[in-house]
Amino acid sequence: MQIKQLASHFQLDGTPISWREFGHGHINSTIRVTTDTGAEYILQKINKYVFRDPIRLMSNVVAVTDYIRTRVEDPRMALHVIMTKKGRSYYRDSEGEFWRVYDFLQGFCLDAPESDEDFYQSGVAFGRFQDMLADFPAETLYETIPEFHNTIDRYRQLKESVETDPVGRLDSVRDEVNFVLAHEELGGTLQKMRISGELPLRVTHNDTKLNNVMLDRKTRKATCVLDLDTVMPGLSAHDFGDSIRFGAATAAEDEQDLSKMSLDLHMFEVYTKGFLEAATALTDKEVEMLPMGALIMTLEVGLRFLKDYIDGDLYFKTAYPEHNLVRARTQLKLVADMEAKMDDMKRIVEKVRKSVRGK
Ligand code: GN1
Ligand code: MG
Repeated sequence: MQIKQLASHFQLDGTPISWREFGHGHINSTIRVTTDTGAEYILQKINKYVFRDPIRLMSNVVAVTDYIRTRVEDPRMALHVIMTKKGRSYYRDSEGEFWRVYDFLQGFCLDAPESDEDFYQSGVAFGRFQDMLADFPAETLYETIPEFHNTIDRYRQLKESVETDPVGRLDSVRDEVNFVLAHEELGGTLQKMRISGELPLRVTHNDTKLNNVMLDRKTRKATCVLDLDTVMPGLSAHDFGDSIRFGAATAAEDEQDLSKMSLDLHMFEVYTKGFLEAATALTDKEVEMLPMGALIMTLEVGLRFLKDYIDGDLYFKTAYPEHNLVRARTQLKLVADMEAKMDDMKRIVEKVRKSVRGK
């Protein structure tokens, strides 16, 4: 599909003169487009394998971004969906693919924090995101991926793949599968607390990787969070946990040398501080469960990489044949380290809670 032709369906300022691939997302294809007036946009193809109903997904994104926009002074603090000339939030091409356009926000994203302050800023950004949506009517949001962070259901799905072993990879991943299965009870902890009502449902982002936070070029402060495809009702511990999994790890998500992967407790504390300062509405129980959120999100993402490897790499974009397996191993190594450091995480959360909330 021609970029120029695609872009012509949207209400852009000018005509595209250049474009290139952008970012490191594992799901959607993202292109940065510049027009002859100097305007810049993000054009994205929505992954239909992952998101089964792009139209309802886009209505979520529009509802949430419109809502946030009325609550911030600086327009850069909310993503802005560019409508098509027909007034829709998406364009469906002749092959049935769905495209959308955002204003390109000036700023940058990081794949790893370059300083404590960078990571602190991402904690503030995701804490603030949750805080801003505290009164948003959660029940109006469509579940873009049903049971997304239902870890109990993730185990069911993994067992299905193990059972069918569709591409014959199971023999090479027995140790990893056993490790994950040995943590099944633990993995269901938060989901059970959600069902019992011990933990409240909130509007959460659900994909809180550091590279989904936009930082201002001059001040390096967080402006807004990106990638709103999975904004749904969820648990605060999951949002906190996914940030820790990605940003407080000592190695990249796909580092091949497992000895490099561990949890950095100092970075854990840095993020906790930013998150708790901004997410003011969390209950004491939610705060208490944040370390468990870190462990369970890491376990869950490790499980998902492992399942996708067993399935033959259907879900996540991969750069080489073993990529998902490498990712799974790295995550499981981090889970083991988090287990060993669970008491330290709890102590830090309690310390930060006291200093932020004064009691
Ligand atoms: C995917 O799209 P991206 O790269 O921000 C995935 C997350 C995983 C993450 C692992 C919709 O996020 O759930 O945690 O990869 N998003 C979806 O890096 O499945
Ligand atoms: Mg992303």
